[in-house]
Amino acid sequence: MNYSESEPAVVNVTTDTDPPTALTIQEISSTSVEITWTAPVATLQSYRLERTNSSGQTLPDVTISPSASRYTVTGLAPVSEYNISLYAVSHVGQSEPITVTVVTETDPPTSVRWLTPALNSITLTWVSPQTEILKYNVAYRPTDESVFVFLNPPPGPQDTGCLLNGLLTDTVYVINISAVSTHGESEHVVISASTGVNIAQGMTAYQTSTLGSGGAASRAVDGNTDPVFNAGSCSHTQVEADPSWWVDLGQRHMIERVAIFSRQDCCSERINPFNIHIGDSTQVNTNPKCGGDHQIDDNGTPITIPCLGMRGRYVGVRLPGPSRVLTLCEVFVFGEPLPTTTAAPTTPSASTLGKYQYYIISR
Ligand SMILES: [Ca+2]
Repeated sequence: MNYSESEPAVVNVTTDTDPPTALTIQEISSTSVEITWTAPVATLQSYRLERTNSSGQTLPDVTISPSASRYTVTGLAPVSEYNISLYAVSHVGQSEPITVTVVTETDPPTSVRWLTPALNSITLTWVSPQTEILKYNVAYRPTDESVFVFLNPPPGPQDTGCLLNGLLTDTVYVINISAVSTHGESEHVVISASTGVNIAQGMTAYQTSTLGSGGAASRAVDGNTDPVFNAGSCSHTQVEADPSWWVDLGQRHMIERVAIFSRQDCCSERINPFNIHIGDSTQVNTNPKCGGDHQIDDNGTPITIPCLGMRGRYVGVRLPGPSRVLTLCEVFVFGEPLPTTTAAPTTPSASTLGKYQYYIISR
């Protein structure tokens, strides 16, 4: 017998796209979740991401690049549960999803502001979070101290502001505010505010050069401490040797202290080291130095430098050395005007002659 093989019966099979694996939550905030994952074996065209809340409402799909392995899922509501599903998409079609469930955090208060300063207190206002909260935690410290004091009793759910009382005068404070709900504490909002009178604010300021695209010297005395350069409130010189900035206080002052708010969106190290010069010459670097070389920590906290007893009309900041760039987001100066009269040069000590007496003498 002759045996012969038939034609083969052929079935075309295409395997499905395999899903991504190891979907992991890296960080959760009140409105976003950062996820990472491991790519499937299949050659992908993209990923597709689904966000569904606990009531079954689905937000619009997100398409993610096939080369990504990390993504920040945004547009979420605070203290809400979401299923986040990731699909791999190849030319064959999409994979089964891999899904994680997350609960977003309590949202912090927003638009935290401080009102016109008083001698020994700071008034804050804010806009309430979306989450129903139990209370706010408000903690504060002078920039040159390390221990925070908590406001007690804390502001309650109906409050949209608070008063910090019994503070040191002419002092910059770091203030930390968070909202607390049954789900937990929100991220912290950190602002700086001062008591007393910042005598540099609104005065005429100068610098040795100005960046072509903006960065006027006056931005460092506009009263706005915003540390993000593009917010338009930081000065900026060109790259040069020994760049300097100075403010004209209008008359001689006895200076108590100077607070520097540096840039934080990038390049915060550029200001270190810096010198402060105080005196009556517009040639800043010929005026006496307040202290030596100063450094600002890279943690966004302004630095306060005591200059007690130094006198002058001009307060300057100078960066010693070649190829430096000077950016100042705000400079606060605290001090007392000195009598303009040249007669009877008797000089009471700062401890016995207060701010108001000086004002009376200078009239
Ligand atoms: Ca400013």
